Amino acid sequence: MKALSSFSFLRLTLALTLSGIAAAAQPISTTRIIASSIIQADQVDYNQLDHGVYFFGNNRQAQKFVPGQANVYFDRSKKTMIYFHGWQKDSTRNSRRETFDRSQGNAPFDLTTAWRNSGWNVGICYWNQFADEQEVKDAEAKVWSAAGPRAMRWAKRDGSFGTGPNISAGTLCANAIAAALNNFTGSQLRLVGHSLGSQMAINVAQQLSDRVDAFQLPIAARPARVSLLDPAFLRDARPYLNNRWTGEVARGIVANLKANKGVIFESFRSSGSTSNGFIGDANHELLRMTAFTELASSYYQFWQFGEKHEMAVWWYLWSMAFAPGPLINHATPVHPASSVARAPSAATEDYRVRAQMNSSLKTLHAAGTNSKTPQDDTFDFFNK
Ligand SMILES: [Ca+2]
Repeated sequence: MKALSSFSFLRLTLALTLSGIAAAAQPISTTRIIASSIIQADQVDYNQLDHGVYFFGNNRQAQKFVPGQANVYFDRSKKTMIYFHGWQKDSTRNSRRETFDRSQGNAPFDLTTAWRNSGWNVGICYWNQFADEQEVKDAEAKVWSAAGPRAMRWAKRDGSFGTGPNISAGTLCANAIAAALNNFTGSQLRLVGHSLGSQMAINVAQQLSDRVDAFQLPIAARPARVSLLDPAFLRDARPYLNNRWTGEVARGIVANLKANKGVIFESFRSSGSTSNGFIGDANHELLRMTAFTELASSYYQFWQFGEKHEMAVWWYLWSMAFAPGPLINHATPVHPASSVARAPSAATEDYRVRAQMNSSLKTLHAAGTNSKTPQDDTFDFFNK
């Protein structure tokens, strides 16, 4: 990892100082954590319902966005990335939810350091207590509808469930993000979804775009780019979607936003074409509509589905720290000036990703597959 520049260090120091001031200024409640405090994002009272957008500093430090209140980690004039986690089975009773910190996991550090150093706000829209279901399909339903098999019940740490609002998780996140982007002037809003969270990203993208069209949000709040990380879709018709499949509904949204609103879609598949551990709809049709990259990880065994499924997240977020990977070994040499001479990654320019989205080719991880860092990765072209 690169050493922090002195500027970054100053900023980090400032953020820590500000957070110390804010923490000191907030009375500590013994019954629940005050929403606008700066906290460790996974240190909340899991017997209370907590959802919405948290903006992050380093190492899990985050502040929930509350309309009308300043947020130390959100500047409305900066590029903004919002991440959507997936299925969260059993996380609540273990007092856990996902953050950007992988210091004890697959990557050696906070994955969004490079993003913040490059001028991004980074946030997570949490829907973890809704997503904590024993069956994936029950969490999937909540992405789209409050009228699914479990309605909008939410998990408590004690193992019971609370009765939720009559609003889907997708709309709850769209509402929370819209509140933050009320006066947004940043040059990009990017939505990033993992697994079932890819469905969240697609649903929220449509809702935010509609609100821009209705003049409820500034034009900058239309998602410019949507990143789908090992996206998961289940099979079968869903009564809460007029008997359509979730993957079918997602394709309709992607087609519309691509064709009519200029939204860029990229996808990264890391768990393999045949070993998708969900009772899944592989949804190749959707992947072909995007700038589609297949990631490989020879340090995992073929049966390590969970690890491979997570890989797309840390690989993509980490890739912001490096120049985009070159395309090599192609039968027809790609001219370096070509818009597709570089593989998609978090750091790859929009125009290149758009060109790949609109091409008939996908990129396949070629070299560097035996090390976790994206820094040594190269890619090759194949037909989508
Ligand atoms: Ca590598």
